[in-house]
Amino acid sequence: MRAGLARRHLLCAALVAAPLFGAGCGSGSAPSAPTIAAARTFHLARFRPAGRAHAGRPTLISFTIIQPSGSPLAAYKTGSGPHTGVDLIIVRSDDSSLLYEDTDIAANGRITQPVVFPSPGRYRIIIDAYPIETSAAIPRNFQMFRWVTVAGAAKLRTVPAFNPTVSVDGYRFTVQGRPSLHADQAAFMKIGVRDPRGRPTVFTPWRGALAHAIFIRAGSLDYFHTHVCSRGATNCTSLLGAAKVTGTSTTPGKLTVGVLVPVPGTWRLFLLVYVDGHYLTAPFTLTVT
Ligand SMILES: [Cu+2]
Repeated sequence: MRAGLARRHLLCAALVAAPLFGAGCGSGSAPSAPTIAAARTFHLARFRPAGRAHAGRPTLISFTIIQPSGSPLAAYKTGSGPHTGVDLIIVRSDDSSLLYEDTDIAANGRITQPVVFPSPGRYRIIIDAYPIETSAAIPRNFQMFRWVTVAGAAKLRTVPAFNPTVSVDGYRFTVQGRPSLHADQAAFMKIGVRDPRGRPTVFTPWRGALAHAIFIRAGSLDYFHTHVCSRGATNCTSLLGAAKVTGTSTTPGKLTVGVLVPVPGTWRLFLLVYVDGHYLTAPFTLTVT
């Protein structure tokens, strides 16, 4: 949200500098007001695709993150934990489907990833960056956003009500009890996972975690992301202001998923695991007060 605001300020600064009066940045359009330079922030350069994408075939997403200094950001965290590099979280406007993609980062800071959009519609691209904190101006992580439209008629879906059991490719995910969730407060959901033969599932570590819990708010598409890690894993905790949360799993078939989101509303939890050679995404609907 902050990045979007910053972009609008940049656009407004450009309009003020150009000989276009009354173009409408807020209420003031008098040409006598002094021009105020836009705040220097992180921004995206040369984001691609520039036009529409097509469902069912690879689309190359690429961009460079430019630092407040004006130079490309090229140093990102690496390591065995989940909070490294640059992640892409790609969600359809109706909060119905989600892709979670890693990226390649070139030495010059150019970031690329081929992505297959599943169906037509508008998709919000959430760029979640984990830079190396080389100075006080570099945050632990931050997000930037873009929209990509996938050609064709989108069949938008309404968000379903909470259902404690979700089946994905024969695997059953079951939430224990009805979670009581509040904005800005860490909570835990116990979720059992059984394979198609009813046995407790063994989770394979994938991208530094046993499970990735991605929360997307219906309507605004606000975003938060937590992880369930193996015992003793490092860099697993997710922070939101002063609150923090770390998911755990000590027994096959059982996940204790950390929930932490910034605002109330209807949220979708996309729970991603890697089991028996299958990537599974289980969606749940949550109410946060
Ligand atoms: Cu993750």
